[in-house]
Amino acid sequence: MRVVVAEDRLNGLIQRSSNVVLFGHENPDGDSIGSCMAMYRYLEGLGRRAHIIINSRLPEYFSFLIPEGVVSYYTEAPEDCERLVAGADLLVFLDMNGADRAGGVAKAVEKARKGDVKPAMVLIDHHLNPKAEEFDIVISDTEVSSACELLYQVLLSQPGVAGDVNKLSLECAKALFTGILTDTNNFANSVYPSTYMAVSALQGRGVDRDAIFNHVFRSYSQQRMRLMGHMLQDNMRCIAHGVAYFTLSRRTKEEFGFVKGDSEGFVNLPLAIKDIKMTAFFTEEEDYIKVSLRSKGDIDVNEFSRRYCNGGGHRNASGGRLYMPMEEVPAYFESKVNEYFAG
Ligand SMILES: [Mn+2]
Repeated sequence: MRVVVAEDRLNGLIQRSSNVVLFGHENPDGDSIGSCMAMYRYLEGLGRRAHIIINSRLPEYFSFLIPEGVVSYYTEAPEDCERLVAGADLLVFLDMNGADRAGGVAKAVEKARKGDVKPAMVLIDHHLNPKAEEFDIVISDTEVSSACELLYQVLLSQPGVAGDVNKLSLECAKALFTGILTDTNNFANSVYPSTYMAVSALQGRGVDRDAIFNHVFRSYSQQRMRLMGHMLQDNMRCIAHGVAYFTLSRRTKEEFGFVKGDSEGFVNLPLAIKDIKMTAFFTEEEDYIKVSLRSKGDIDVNEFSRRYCNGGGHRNASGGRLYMPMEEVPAYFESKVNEYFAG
């Protein structure tokens, strides 16, 4: 579904702005940083000053996209982030359906919106249920692979670009390509005809596909590979209804010298088994259990997450949070799976 409000005002807003802040979502991924960096590069080309705020640091293998000093992490420098928001006249939210998904900085956004000089709010996203009422401009489409694919279309429609991909800088094209590559898991899911059109044009622009693939999918540590082996061999449980799941405890994290990003993509692995149609990955964080859900075909893990895991997302990929000890997660999850597939 496509929801568009006042898209034609975007260029005017950008031209009039002097301090733009771009926001990526919590637990940032390749699409989140890709869309932020692509927008940053586009604005840079127009001579606009922009800054990116992301709640917490990304896995190290995305650093090839991010120059020094461009991204501020809220968990590391909350005051700096709040100052940036207070001084901004244009706030752009990418790859999330509402400002609250930006994490801790969302409070500062709310405050700025209640102040005398209200910054304009723009949403560019591909998740279900956009909170359109929060924004002055809404560009939301759920029938695209990624925020980066949508942003590619948006940028191409801007007056200075006018459909010519060569008007985008190579750095901008690389960032867009990265988000599409990662959100589709190397073109395994959520791929539309428009997705191939976009990556084809971006590769034609000069994006080195192999170099980005190597950065994103072939830069892992040895401990990640060993953790993957352990999770598949000793942890994965296959239960009724074609469901498989993993639980990653803090103890196992310590044992394998876990660093952020080490379990990226693990949730997809059981979907390679013929009869598995839905997977879940539970990670024990400081004060909650992080939930990742994936599915094949008609099984709606967005609905599952909204009902049982305090979250949401897309039909075949969603996330959420549970507030219970890890020991209770298997029984809780298995009973909810039974309930879900019974109804
Ligand atoms: Mn995305």
